[in-house]
Amino acid sequence: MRILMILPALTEATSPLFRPIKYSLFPPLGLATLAGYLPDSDEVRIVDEHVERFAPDDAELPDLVVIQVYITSARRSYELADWYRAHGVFVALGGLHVTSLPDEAAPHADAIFCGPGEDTWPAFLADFRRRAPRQRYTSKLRTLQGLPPIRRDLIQRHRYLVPNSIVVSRGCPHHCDFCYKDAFFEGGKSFYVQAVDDALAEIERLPGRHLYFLDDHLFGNRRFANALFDGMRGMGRVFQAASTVDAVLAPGLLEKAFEAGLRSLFVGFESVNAANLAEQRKRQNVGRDYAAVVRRIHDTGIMVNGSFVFGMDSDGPDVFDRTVAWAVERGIETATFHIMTPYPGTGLFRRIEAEGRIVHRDWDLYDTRHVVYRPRGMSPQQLEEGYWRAYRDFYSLGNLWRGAATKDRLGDRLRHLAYAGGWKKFERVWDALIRTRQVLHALPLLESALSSFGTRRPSAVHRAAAMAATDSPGIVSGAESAHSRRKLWI
Ligand code: B12
Ligand code: SF4
Repeated sequence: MRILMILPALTEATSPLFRPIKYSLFPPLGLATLAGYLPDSDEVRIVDEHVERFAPDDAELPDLVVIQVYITSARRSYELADWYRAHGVFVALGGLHVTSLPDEAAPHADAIFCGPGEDTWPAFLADFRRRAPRQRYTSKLRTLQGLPPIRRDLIQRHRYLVPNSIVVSRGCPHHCDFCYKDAFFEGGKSFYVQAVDDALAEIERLPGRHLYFLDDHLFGNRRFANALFDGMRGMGRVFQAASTVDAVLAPGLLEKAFEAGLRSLFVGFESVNAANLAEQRKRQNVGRDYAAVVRRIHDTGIMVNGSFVFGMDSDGPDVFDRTVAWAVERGIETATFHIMTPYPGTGLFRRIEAEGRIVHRDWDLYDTRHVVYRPRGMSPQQLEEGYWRAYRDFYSLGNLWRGAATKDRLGDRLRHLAYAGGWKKFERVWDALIRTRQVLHALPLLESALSSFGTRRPSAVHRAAAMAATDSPGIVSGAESAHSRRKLWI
């Protein structure tokens, strides 16, 4: 059987203004995971429109087309699906957006899939081979036990800066209002982990040193995380991952992660307005001292990638400057900013829709860079302008320098400048590397920036751990608060 798997890109991927480095970071892991279920006798190709141009070709029609649909790529996904169906090819659609809006996706597909694919996809393959596929498959059985190896051989490694992306869990133990998670995992477990030995075996299979864990919350199951980090110690890896502020403050785990090779941690600092956290059901962050969180991560020898969302109901026009100032003063190395975006299926969407504040459903623009709802504390224009200004200001030379100056040691300051500046100040260089397909050659630079960051200062680490153990409450003021979704992965 000939199978074509496509990860379509959002509209702007073909535009000259497309920001390629962000989209050339990670390969299509979900599709490579599904490809693992196919026998060697099948002919499989994975196309990732984020890194390659693709036009369907009626001279090369496959037997089955599989498309992974995100909200921003929904329009393009349906366009491709319609084309293949018009040419008589069976089309299977799945992924986050299909799960949120199955009735929207169904007219473009022969079969749709809701939720993770580890149970439904093999069931469908069996049905398809005996020519009796159903129109809709909904995931119920949630496990990562006994997965076939991911077909990384189908990934064009040289096109990605971070070919070694990996997930060893699915979902998250928390329930934030804006997050995709509860809708995607509805009807079954919404947080589960791989067997530690399987995760370690997958890590062993990955060439080179650098890894990026795409798990929503790598520290979410402490017993698993402890065992994983124990197993990774001595492997010589450097890695990046995401966690929440409460897990960062827990004594011991962060240190173990450092010993295992963690050098940059994504932490969602959602908002500098404490009132926003309660509104978004971000309970695990309420009352936490975020300055202490940043200090603790830095003292452990790990860089911080802070994520912030603008436009929540308690935000006024001052939120942009306050957020940037907060992040710069704490020496956060990289920051990602987002305009609040209500994704269909989330509690946030339901609330904003019930309040009559959704202004359109052009999914192309649900990309966290456009305002798609009526904000309360400012105009949509102020929100968009403030968002872009926050990026400009945070990565301005003056603020890069100010952020670096918060570090005690010269080495740490230089690294801050090199790492933070590298992403935003060299966009032309990234562009050239990507267009000439040399982007993987920049990986050693990333590895050395990460692996040389910080040296643990045990006294500071222990001080922070002791302080965290007392769980100092309520230091979050109107000007300081916490965690978020991830979009830019540096
Ligand atoms: C890595 C990543 C990216 C990467 C690369 C994506 C890629 N290569 O797959 C990059 C940086 C490009 C990216 C960009 C964006 N992303 Co992103 N990204 C992720 C992230 C962190 C991990 C995805 C992943 O690899 N998961 C692990 C694999 C194993 O799971 P999976 O991909 O979901 O695949 C499984 C199932 O979905 C299912 N499945 C998927 N397709 C199909 C098809 C069939 C037929 C079947 C049977 C099953 C099936 O089976 C797979 C195995 O279980 C997710 C968060 C998350 N936890 O999912 C956000 C996430 C998907 N991104 C999101 C967003 C919003 C964006 C951006 C708009 C951000 C922005 N501001 O620019 C852009 C737009 C991208 C686009 N194409 O339109 C949202 C999507 C919301 C939504 N409702 O669609 C998420 C959920 C983050 C969030 N919490 O809000 N992203
Ligand atoms: S936003 Fe982060 S912490 Fe909250 S549910 Fe989603 S993944 Fe978990």
